[in-house]
Amino acid sequence: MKFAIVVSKFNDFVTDRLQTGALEGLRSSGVLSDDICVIKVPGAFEIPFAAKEAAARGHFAAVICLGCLIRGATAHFEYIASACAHGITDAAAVTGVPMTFGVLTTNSVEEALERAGDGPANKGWEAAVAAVEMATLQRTLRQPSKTTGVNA
Ligand code: INI
Repeated sequence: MKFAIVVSKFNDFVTDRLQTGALEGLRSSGVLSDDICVIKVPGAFEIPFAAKEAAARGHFAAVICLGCLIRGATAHFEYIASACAHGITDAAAVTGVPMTFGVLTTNSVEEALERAGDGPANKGWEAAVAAVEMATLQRTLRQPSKTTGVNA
């Protein structure tokens, strides 16, 4: 299975760390580097467009979305966060390709960095592992013999 990671460059001192976490999460799940495509976009607002375009190509089992919004004095944060979350949800629904949400929405730089540290607590790692799980789930559900029982 191949995976796309869409990463926003805005606040790249955080999103670079999310990307590292996502790559480690994918590798820990057995995904090879050759099966990972990293796609950079300017900001979180642009993530849904790139995620949808990548998914529409039909090559990827799932798309991992990474970004970082840090709350400021204006409502800009709320608009971008809402557009990003809804846009990713729509993109997954329209394309039928699972997408996971590793977009931080925090009150401070400190909070953002706490969620972008080393290991499984990194939200990029979490989004990557969730993407593998959802891609596997989709593949299982598409097998006619797997429509009963518990998938666990
Ligand atoms: N984009 C982010 O990813 N994080 C932010 O915190 C942010 N703030 O604060 O403005 C941000 N803005 C840029 C936005 O995502 C778009 O790239 C820009 O509006 C161009 O469409």
